[in-house]
Amino acid sequence: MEVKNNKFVIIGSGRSGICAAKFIAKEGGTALLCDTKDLEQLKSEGFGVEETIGVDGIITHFGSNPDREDIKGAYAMILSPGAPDTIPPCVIAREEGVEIYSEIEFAYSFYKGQVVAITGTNGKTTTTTLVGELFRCGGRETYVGGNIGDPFINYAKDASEDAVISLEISSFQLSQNRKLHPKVAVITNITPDHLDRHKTMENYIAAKARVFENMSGDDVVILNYDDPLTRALADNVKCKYVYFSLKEEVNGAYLKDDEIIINYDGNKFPIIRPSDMKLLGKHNAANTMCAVLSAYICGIDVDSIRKTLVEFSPVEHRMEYVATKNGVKIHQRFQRH
Ligand code: UMA
Repeated sequence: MEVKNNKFVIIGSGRSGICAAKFIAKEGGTALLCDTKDLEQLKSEGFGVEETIGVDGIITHFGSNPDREDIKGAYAMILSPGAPDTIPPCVIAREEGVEIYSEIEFAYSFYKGQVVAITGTNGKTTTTTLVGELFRCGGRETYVGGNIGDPFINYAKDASEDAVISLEISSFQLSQNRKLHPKVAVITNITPDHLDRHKTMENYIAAKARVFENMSGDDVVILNYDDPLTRALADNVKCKYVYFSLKEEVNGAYLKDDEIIINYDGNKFPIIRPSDMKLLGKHNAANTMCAVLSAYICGIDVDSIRKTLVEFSPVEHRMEYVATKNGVKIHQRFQRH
């Protein structure tokens, strides 16, 4: 993707749109940053829209959708996850031959490292955070981002070839999937959610399954054996897949006699007792299995994994970066699990 001297239309001026616009301006392109909300409404969201005003390379268009003249001739359109691709600007973009990218796909076009992608209805945030800790403490250059609240574009270009990103990715973000190619993908579970946007459960499941559509060979998909909808996705996987289970002794990881057992590629060994961790509850044992498998598959040392698991604090006790106001970083307690 060539940013310098090219014009991008960004739909949505929330976290994704603002960060994409700043990146484009920094790289010498022009961002037309749009939102149907007006500036005052956007300011009250607290995502730092003020920092885009009057910046070289960023033109703002707030209070209405961009029209055909704004979109025509643009190099690409970047769609925020909250905006469906059926809205009028997207219809115009397709008519005018302007390619539509999600912020994730836009970011991925600059990224050279590995991706561990985490999706599913529940447990994404804890799993994504724990995956990040396991890699970081295991000595890898690590980034954590995506739906968790810190857009991928903030890290994509700086990361080296040795980097890994623990990327929480929602069904909205996956709807615009093109080239995203995770090394490991986790689907925690699938229960009805966001059906106002996806309309049917089939569409929602299909959006989730797009996380592995480009995976092949030795890439690994990690699926929830205990959830029939997720388990059944194995039929569509073109690379390796393993399961995690709280009930059955599956290939992958499982819980037996209060111990998490790794059972991968002919190696079977206990990794930790959930009662030795600060993460409590069966759902967190499941999240832990997903995270441990991701790290182990990518070669993180087992002793380092064990040490990190014992020290890891639950996500709800952590502070989350929200925005930068007047140069000061603002954090709040994590609300999501
Ligand atoms: N907008 C338009 N036109 C439209 C629709 C929306 O202009 O037709 C504008 C809205 O007025 C709004 C802006 O788009 O100002 C917001 O865009 P957005 O909803 O995509 O929000 P972002 O702040 O960019 O946050 C998004 C994710 N939001 C959603 O998916 C709804 C964030 O996930 C994510 O953290 C962030 O990108 C960084 O990747 C939030 C979320 O609730 C936490 N996700 C859902 C979930 O987890 O269940 C999917």
